[in-house]
Amino acid sequence: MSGRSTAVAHSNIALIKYWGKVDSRLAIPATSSVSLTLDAYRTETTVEWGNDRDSVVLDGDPLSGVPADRVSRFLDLVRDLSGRSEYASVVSRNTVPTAAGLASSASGFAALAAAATSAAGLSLSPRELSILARKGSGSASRSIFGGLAVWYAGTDDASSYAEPLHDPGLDLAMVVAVVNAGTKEISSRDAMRLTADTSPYYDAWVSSSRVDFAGMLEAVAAGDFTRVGELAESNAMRMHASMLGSTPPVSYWEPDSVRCLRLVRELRAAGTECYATMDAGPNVKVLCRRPDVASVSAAVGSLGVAGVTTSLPGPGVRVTEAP
Ligand code: 2P0
Repeated sequence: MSGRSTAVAHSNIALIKYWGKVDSRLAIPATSSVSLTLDAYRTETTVEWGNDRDSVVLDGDPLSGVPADRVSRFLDLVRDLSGRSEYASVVSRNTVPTAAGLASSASGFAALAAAATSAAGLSLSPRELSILARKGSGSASRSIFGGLAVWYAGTDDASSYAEPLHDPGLDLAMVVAVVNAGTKEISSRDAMRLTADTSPYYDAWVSSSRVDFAGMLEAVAAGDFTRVGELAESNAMRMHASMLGSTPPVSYWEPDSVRCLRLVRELRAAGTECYATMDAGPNVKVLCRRPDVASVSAAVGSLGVAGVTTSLPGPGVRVTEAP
């Protein structure tokens, strides 16, 4: 029985990071996280069941090896849920530079979860979809939802899911300094495992991030942009500090990353409130208020980095073509 669906999902950038799992198989994270889904970066994925094998084409190129296996293992979950046994063809297009710390796996597995289940005739609730997407890539659990999202770490499969976080009018925007859109040297999955296994700062990261998470929920509820920004920046720096303590050390930073971080401090000192965050890559994302996007973007552009993208909050996942 064939079935074909297309879904679109947007990437998200964590304001309180996810870095480390307590259960790798189920992707149960050590800590809860908070993110902002962006309109600028999206993945569109079409899944069609009834193939003679699982096949994956990303941006026109057939995938093989580990990335293709990862998609196949994810499709196994959908086969289990739907009772189907046939294989699927997956065709995906990214406007996210893949694997450059711009959260392509988040939008990718969120779109795949929605398209594959829809094409299989399943009708999952947003929470069920978040739980499924999580098992493809942790951060994908948050890309099911638009705007601000919170991913509760939970303790088992059913309790580890994301949901929307009410935005009381923070008027958020993000300027992304693309320092290097190339593929990273170590995947976030491997890097977070290395950090958890070898960094003496990992336990401190987990305990401090839990405090940051609680503070972020309060700051968002209070509509306190300053507190949201301060917490986001310090949480990101602490995550990177925990990576630096790994053996061997993990650092995604490049010289232009440091120049961007310095610029953000200078902009703040000059009266433009903005805050920096960084993920598993050298790119710097600058959180600001919507009216400041143009001036922050111009300032970042003046550094001569590889690219500058501005983004407003984006929507949650949606199915655009169903059987
Ligand atoms: C985050 N990152 O919260 C953190 C901050 C990167 C740095 O989630 O192993 O690709 O597939 O669950 O989701 C990237 O990790 O890792 C990530 P897996 P994922 O956005």
